[in-house]
Amino acid sequence: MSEQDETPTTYDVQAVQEKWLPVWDELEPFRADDGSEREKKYALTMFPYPSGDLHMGHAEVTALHDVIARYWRLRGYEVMNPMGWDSFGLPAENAAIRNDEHPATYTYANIETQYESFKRYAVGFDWSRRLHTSDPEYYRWTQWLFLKFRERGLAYRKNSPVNWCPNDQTVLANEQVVDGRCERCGAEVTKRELTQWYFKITDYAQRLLDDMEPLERSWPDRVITAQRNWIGRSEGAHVEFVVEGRAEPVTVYTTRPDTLFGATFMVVAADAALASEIVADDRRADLEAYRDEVRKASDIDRLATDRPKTGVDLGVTATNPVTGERVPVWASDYVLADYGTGAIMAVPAHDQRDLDFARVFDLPVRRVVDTGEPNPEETYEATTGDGTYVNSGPLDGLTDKAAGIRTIIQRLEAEGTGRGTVNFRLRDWLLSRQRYWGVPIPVVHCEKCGEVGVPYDQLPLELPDLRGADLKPRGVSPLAAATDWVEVACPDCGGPARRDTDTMDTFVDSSWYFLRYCSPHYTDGPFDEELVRRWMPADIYIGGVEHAVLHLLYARFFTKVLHDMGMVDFVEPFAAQLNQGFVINRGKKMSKSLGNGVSLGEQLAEFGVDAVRLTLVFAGPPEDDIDWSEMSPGGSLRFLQRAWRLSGDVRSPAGRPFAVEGGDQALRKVTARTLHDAAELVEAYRFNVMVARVMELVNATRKAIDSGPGPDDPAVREATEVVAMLLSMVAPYTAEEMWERLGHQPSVANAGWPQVDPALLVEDSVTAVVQVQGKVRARLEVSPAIAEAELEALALAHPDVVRAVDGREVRKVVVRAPKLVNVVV
Ligand code: ANZ
Ligand code: ZN
Repeated sequence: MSEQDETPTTYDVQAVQEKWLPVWDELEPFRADDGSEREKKYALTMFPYPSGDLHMGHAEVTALHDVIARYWRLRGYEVMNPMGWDSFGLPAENAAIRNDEHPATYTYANIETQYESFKRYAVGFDWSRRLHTSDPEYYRWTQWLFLKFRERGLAYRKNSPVNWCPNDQTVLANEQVVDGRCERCGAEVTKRELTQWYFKITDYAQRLLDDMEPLERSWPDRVITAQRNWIGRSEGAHVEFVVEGRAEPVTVYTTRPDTLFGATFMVVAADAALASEIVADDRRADLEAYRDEVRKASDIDRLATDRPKTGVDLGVTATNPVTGERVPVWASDYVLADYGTGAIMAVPAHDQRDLDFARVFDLPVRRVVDTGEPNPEETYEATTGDGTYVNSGPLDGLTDKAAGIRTIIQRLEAEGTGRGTVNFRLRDWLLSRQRYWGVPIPVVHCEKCGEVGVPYDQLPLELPDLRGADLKPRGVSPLAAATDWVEVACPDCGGPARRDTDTMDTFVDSSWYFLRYCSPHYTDGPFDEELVRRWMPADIYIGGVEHAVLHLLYARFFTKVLHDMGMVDFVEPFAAQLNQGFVINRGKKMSKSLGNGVSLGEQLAEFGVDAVRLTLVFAGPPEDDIDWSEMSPGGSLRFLQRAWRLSGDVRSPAGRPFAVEGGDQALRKVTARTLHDAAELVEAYRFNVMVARVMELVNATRKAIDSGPGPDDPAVREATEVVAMLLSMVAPYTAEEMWERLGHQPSVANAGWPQVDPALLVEDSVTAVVQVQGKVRARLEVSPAIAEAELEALALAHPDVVRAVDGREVRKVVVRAPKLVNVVV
């Protein structure tokens, strides 16, 4: 025997990593079999942007995700666990401009780096399904979907004021504006009047709400709530006011039609076309000046209640349809152009913003609901609660708000001046971007034919290379400069036409990638419908809560449209969801300016992959933030070494894994209980507790070797095999090495999950003594883990105890589970 063949006694982390990587590459244990007879599980985790190498956040989410994916595999499911890259988009483009290279060069270099890192990090991905959204073979189908949506009237162009980032020089979706600032660069967002492409997601607003009901148990509450709020359904009425000098009445949206008798003026959004349509000639200049001011403010500012109200009297009146009263019409920025109808009836007594406005411009206030609070006409405190209707004609004396709303709506509908309606806060999804690194919009603009879709057989419409061109944002897409590319013959009439030069928002790319994974190389459509039926919906989707609104809403919308197209047979793409917390350092988010960033690469070099993964999984519940400064990857490594040492100490011969007869019963019981609980813990996402239980099993096994039945006992082998199997979900290198040292073939990922012998789960019982007035009256055989309430109930029901109490009132029961119950009468 050569020296090398001797069992090593120290655990060389880096050597073990080097050893197993090529073996796994060869074995591909995570390749999902489309034709397998087994029940499927689809484990999905949000795919990354290729900006730089992987960081601690990636390490955390994939470590958590891998526990579930590997668990399912061990439990005998056919698991699909794919990974790819969301590789178009602004971050890559901006970085490329900064570094003066082509976005493609930057993007694909980073993808390769991240790919290597993911592999070294030993996440159980099926790499045969790898995809990049910036590959023509992928975005061909993004374009195909766009054209299909357009055919269904779900992709259209319109001119409207849009969010504009002056720094990135591009439009932004509402979702990308956070507190009035660009989500990407933080610049203050302004408004611009532009013709842009939209997806008609508003057609699906109600279904996006309704279909969430079954998800309420399996999605995090905060995500459900965020989706609901974003969709923002409200019930109310459209009420028509006849405005002088305009044939068509002006419709307002209100959630309180029952307060119509208190509508003392009307306000239209200053930036809506309606304002300039109805303004009196002598007020037009004022309105124009005011609008210039308004354009600079964000929606958030505009809706803020604590902001001084501003506005312009439009010099016309409108007629209140129920009172016949003529009320003044104003324009103001606190009414938004793109919400409701862009015009409101102001009820200052019962809406604080209207009241503030009335106070500034000295407009009348009329209370129509008496809530018992001081009169808002005097206090300038709007009352919004329920009460008795006053000054409201037929409603007077009524106290039921729902009835009040119903009565007014009925009257409006009878008189043809309004109707009950549902309103959504959700806007259509603005998808065009004036940037280079994205999917070209497959539309041609022809002088004669107008908008013409690029024929399907000409897809993909490839992004022109533009190598060496200046990609700096300047308000028009850099594609506009590629004359050769832009100027084309119209596909319909052959006449001169120009390509659309905008590219798509990257959220379009990520709205269907999870479907593409099911058949990533399919060439007859975006996906093979049969394989999508096999794998979808995803059984778990793990990712950051920052995507609670944008990405999830869009992916759900795409799925519903595909359902309507008959391409998928489900309406929700993600059956369950888990959001991980952030990895922070010293109490703060990691950032360059704070200098508290932690390099994943350095941690891996120092402690190895397994110790870092174990630390992240063991840190706490997955949803909680992890403060790396409070973690001990060194401690994790020491634990892994302890576990690894067990595998070298086992002395009983290797047989079939987990096939143990006899042996030390005490240790076998601990092993069985650990196995049993581990399954429940993983399924409840309590991975950290699962790890704690493995640690206990390692300790118990060590004790059995050193001071118990000894290393020859088969129970020691069984326990160590179970440790290796359970550890494979968290620390795959250590587990694989242990598995081999235990005499088994790689990979431990295929070890399977042993059946637990129920006899081993029966716990030893203990004797509980029941005393009444200090005298022992009964003894009970109970589980050592019995709950106090259960023990108390058992004790009080015992016939000897009932006899001793003898109908007297029980004053106090002291329970010391599992050993003692003391009854005081
Ligand atoms: C009269 C009224 C009386 C209102 C009252 C409220 C209380 P939600 O629930 O968010 O849908 N509103 C309508 N369109 C608006 C717009 N474009 N910009 C700003 N505010 C607008 O809110 C609907 C209420 O917000 C509507 O009901 C309207 O004011 C206002 F005691 O009408 B209400
Ligand atoms: Zn044409």
